Formats: sequence, structure tokens, C-alpha cells
Amino acid sequence: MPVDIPKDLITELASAERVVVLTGAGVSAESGVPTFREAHTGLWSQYDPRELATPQAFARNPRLVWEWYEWRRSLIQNAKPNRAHYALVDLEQALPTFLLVTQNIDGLHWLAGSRDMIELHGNIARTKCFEEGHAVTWWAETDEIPPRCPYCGGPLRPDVVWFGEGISEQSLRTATDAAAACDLFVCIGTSAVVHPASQLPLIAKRMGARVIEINTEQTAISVMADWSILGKSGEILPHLVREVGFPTTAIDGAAQ
Ligand code: BJW
Repeated sequence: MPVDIPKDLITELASAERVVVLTGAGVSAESGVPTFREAHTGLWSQYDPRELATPQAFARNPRLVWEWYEWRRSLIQNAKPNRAHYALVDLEQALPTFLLVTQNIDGLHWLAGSRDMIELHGNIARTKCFEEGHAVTWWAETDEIPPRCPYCGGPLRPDVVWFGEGISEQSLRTATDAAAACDLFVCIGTSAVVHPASQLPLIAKRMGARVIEINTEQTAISVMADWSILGKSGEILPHLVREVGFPTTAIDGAAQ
């Protein structure tokens, strides 16, 4: 049974002109994609990010890092968008100005149908050259792991943003400008501890926006949020879309 959604939140969303949504790994949890920081189940409870998600780790042991991302790719390839992903498509279609900023690299928002979106931390389905950054869609299959860049011979890596690497300047500027100009900022399924994504709700709040959080737990931003709704995003979001009276997409095949 979904939780009660406060009436003033429903009114706020129904009349919002500019909405920015920030999503994190929790949104894909109900699709079977593991989160990062949850005790016992999060990837970082089992794997050391310093050995797998930094450019230094890749330089030290490119094979280990490549194979770990191949394993993650195979998990993600089998995942389907869930009801939270589809509810965000409904919001994009119903609201006058909407931007989805996701930290997720799994491509599930795109697969669900979101289009006004920024993938801040890249996309695991894409590959690029570690040395020169060439975007690569094809490479010669040899015994070498990781494979080599067809343009310069450098090792290939996933096109995701590792710790210590910068976010694309254009994506970050678009996300920051939208956060500063929105009237409602919605943070969903993120622990909100990773910089610079974690700054976006703070920027929005400072510029006068109201902030909604939807998460199964309290997070770093719960205290500053105007509404903090505890629960699964795949349950809360469709319920919220219905309560506001926006058209909803019934997706029977969505992951629960
Ligand atoms: C549900 C749910 C359900 C579960 N429904 N909810 C010291 C201070 C400040 C900053 C730094 C610092 N030292 C270093 C930094 C910079 C660093 C950083 O922020 N580190 C912090 C951890 C301290 N940031 C960077 O390096 C970034 N670059 C940068 O800042 O450049 C300039 C710079 C460089 C160096 C130093 C200083 C400045 C780049 C960050 C890149 C992050 N990359 C990763 C990996 C991507 C590739 C991959 O997937 O392998 O991105 S790390 C990982 O964390 C991934 C995620 O996108 C990101 C955020 O995680 P997220 O999505 O919030 O997941 P969780 O697991 O944390 O939370 C899930 C939430 O869902 C939980 O709250 C659950 O409760 C909830 N939930 N089920 C709703 N059903």
C-alpha cells in the first residue's frame, strides 16, 4: 500500500512550471540493478571503488576493470525499466519544462522513453579510448583484454565517469542552470553524497525552489528537503503522478 502523499506536495507539483529531477541508483534497484552504498547489497560493500572506478585503477589493472564492467554490462543488458522510470516519462510529458538529470549509467531512463535528460556519469553501453578519448563503436576481437582502440591502439574503457574525473562541462552547465532556474527539484533514489551531482539540490534550494526527496532511507539532503517521502520509487512515483491527475502510462511488463 503506497504511503500518503501530502496534499500541499500534490498542489505544488500540479502547478509547477519548471521541474528538475535528479535520479540515482535507487531508481533502478527495482529493475534488479545493484546500488552502490547500501549495506550488504551495494556494490561498494563488496568491491573497492579505488580498485575499480578510478583512472588509476584502470592504469594499474585494465583487465580487472574491463572484466568487472563487462559483468555489470551483462546485468544491465537483462534489466528492464520499472514503474519509476515510466512515471518519470509521464512527468516529462505532462510538465511545461522538465529536465531529468541521472547519475545512472544503465540507460534505463532512455529505454523507458525519457528524452529531456542528461546522463551525468556516462553510459556503460558506450566505449571510449582510455588514452585519447575517441568514441569507439567497433574494435577487432583478439585475445587481448581490454581490446585496443582502432584509431590509436590505446586500451578501451567504458564511457562512464570515474572518481577523480570531471563531468562533461556542457552537461554540468545545463544541469546547474536548470537547477538554479527550477521551481521544483525532485531527488529520487540517490544518497546525494557524490560531487558534483550532490550540489544540484542545494543550488535549487538556495535559488528558491522547493525540494522533494523520494528514497527508502533518510539521506544527506533529507533535512533540507521540503518533503521527504520514504518508500520505493517504483511505488511512490506512479502513485504521485496519478494523485496529481497527470495521464499515466500503464506498463504491465515493467519490472516491479
Ligand atoms: C531507493 C530504492 C528504491 C534504494 N526506491 N530509493 C571529498 C569531498 C567532496 C568531494 C570529493 C571528496 N573527495 C573526492 C571528491 C570528489 C568525488 C566525490 O564526490 N566523492 C564523494 C564520494 C566524497 N567526485 C568525483 O570524483 C566526481 N568528479 C569530480 O568531482 O571532479 C572534480 C574533482 C575530482 C577530484 C577531487 C575533487 C574534485 C566524479 C564522480 C563519479 C562517480 N562515479 C560513480 C561510478 C560511475 C560508473 C559506475 O557505475 O561504475 O557513479 S560512483 C557511484 O556513485 C556512481 C553513482 O552514479 C554515484 C552516486 O551514487 P547513487 O546513485 O547516489 O547511489 P547510492 O548507492 O549511493 O544510493 C542509492 C540510494 O537509493 C540510497 O539512498 C538508497 O536508500 C536508495 N534506494 N532502493 C528509492 N527502490
